[in-house]
Amino acid sequence: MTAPTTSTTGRRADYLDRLGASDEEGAIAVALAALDAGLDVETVLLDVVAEAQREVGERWAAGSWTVVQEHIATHISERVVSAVARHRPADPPTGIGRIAVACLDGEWHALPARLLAEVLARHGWEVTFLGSSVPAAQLAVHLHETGPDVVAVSSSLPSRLPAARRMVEACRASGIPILAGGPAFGPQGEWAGAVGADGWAPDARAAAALLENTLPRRDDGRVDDVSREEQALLQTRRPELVAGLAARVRAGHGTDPLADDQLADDLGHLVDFLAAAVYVDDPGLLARFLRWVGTVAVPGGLAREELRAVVEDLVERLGDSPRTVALLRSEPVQEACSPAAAA
Ligand code: B12
Repeated sequence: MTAPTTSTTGRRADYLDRLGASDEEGAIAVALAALDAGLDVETVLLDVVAEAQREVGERWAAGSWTVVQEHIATHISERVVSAVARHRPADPPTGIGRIAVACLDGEWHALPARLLAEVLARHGWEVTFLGSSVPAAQLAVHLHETGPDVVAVSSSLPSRLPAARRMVEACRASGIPILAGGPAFGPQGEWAGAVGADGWAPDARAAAALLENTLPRRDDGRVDDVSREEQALLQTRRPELVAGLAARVRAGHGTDPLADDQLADDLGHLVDFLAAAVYVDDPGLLARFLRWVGTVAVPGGLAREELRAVVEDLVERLGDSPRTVALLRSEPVQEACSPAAAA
């Protein structure tokens, strides 16, 4: 039985208060009280914990919470997921199938995958949770040894999409279908198809529903040789591009080591997102990232007013990569650099 939304909203507010107060016991108490009041595990995990985590992200991006507050909150949420699982263990698997849940290589957002794993276990799946940042080669070994029926890959960052392709290839070699999910694959899952995943679902509930039927085999994605080559070139040139862009963007601004580190970090992400956009040949991917940069309030980070100069500089430096240059010059990317661009 699921309690009315108002009560879920109230519990989420209480839960966020406990996260904000670094109160692990209090957060666990809110979650367990919700279960005892009749909310099911899925509702507590997805409508309280996951939604609260999204709000944590908003507060970090708006500068109202520090990265340390975010880390504490996330650690507490991980403990809450364990406490909920202990308080209401899943029934034994029903025989529907075995699924491996893994994050893409380089992807440290493990909590979304963990939530998915807990929800699928409650839908009768026998779940193996492989955790964050799983290299494709290691996944291939695991698949060879254990042969699950499905692999679920999770990623929050579109910049990890080239790693998704390697994961898809590892699964293809074992003949195991791959289900993709998490914000990395685009708001409507458009980049899941581009890298050749067999299915995509927007959230854990939808994933459980989709997996009740066999995943239809998709085609092999649309990444061609040009995309592959230009993406690889960008990754090779990443250090040189970041250094060159940083020198130009902040020329004459004096030196502040913390701001310099943050700028280099942001420029590195920008090159990674550009490479991913080239990989799936979609300027919208880079445009979304640029609009997001313009809204994040991290001290010393790349500012919205600096985006156009950075993009123009990249056009100059990357003249030997025609697809990359066309993408940088595209309307969505140019628009996203405008001072008025909204996230
Ligand atoms: C906690 C957190 C971290 C932690 C993660 C620790 C952990 N153990 O998970 C740490 C500190 C490592 C981290 C690091 C970073 N983070 Co972070 N992080 C978050 C935060 C606040 C919460 C993540 C979370 O738990 N979300 C809740 C889950 C449940 O939501 P969800 O992803 O939508 O998951 C659901 C569905 O997507 C789906 N799903 C998920 N996986 C799968 C898989 C399959 C197969 C299916 C079908 C479905 C599915 O089911 C889930 C449940 O319904 C988010 C904010 C946010 N909006 O999520 C930022 C966020 C994702 N992070 C962000 C950023 C920028 C970063 C960093 C780049 C910061 C930096 N400068 O270093 C790094 C990147 C690290 C890396 N390489 O991975 C940005 C990404 C923005 C963007 N442009 O893409 C976000 C959105 C914050 C923000 N508001 O801007 N982060």
